[in-house]
Amino acid sequence: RVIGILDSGVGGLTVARKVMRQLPRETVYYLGDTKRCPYGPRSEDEVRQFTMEIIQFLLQFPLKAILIACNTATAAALRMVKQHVSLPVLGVIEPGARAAIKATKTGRIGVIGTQGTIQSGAYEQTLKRIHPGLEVHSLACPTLAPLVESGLHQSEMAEQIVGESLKPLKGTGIDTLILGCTHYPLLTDAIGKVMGDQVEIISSAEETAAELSTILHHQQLLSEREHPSHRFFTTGSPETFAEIAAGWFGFPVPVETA
Ligand code: DGN
Repeated sequence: RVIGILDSGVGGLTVARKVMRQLPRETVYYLGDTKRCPYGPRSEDEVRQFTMEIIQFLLQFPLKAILIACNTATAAALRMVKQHVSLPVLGVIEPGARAAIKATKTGRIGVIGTQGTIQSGAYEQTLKRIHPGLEVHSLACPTLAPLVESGLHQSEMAEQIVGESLKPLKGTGIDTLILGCTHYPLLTDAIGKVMGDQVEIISSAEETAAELSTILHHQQLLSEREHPSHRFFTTGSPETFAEIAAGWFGFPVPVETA
């Protein structure tokens, strides 16, 4: 059986990569809804509907777990998906929040994400539920996911746009910054340069993969396969998707149209 991973586009590949590293015997089937990306500016209802549609697509395969590798979809739809699907379902917000709490020394945490994620308040609520004394600075960065989706994340323009977007976080005194959108790890270099060495950058990918590993272990669902054959689907252009995926993984992957 396979692990189904979904995102609005290529962003969830940042999580898929960690899953493939931490669980090298597991088979991953990934769907990026590139055609309808970005999810960030959409209403919660629409994001829920899209998420359910993608999950229906993935459910044609023999799944053992579902990973919603999109913060916007996690914020809008995780609870609903858990009610509808009788498989382990994981999102990326809780693991990201936990990783940030482990990392912070001053208790001042920044969160960047899409409009949908930031407006939902999901990070702030999760962080404060775990640790009520935290100071949280949240910022929506609506231009960043589309920048990655268009394959321009390594361009000079990217650094400029990141610099502009993150300005409001300067002077807040945060020592930890959560990349609350799975597209943003592709911009880590630019974000690191803009924020400086004093700010630790947290992506939820590592922690989410670790949580998945624990769940599979507890439920005795771990695979023994030697050479899993992953599949990647997109609702958009397979060429652009394949190019970004190859750059991120360091090896080419075949991409199919969903
Ligand atoms: N990668 C998605 C997230 O983590 O929120 C959203 C990207 C988008 O749709 N704008």
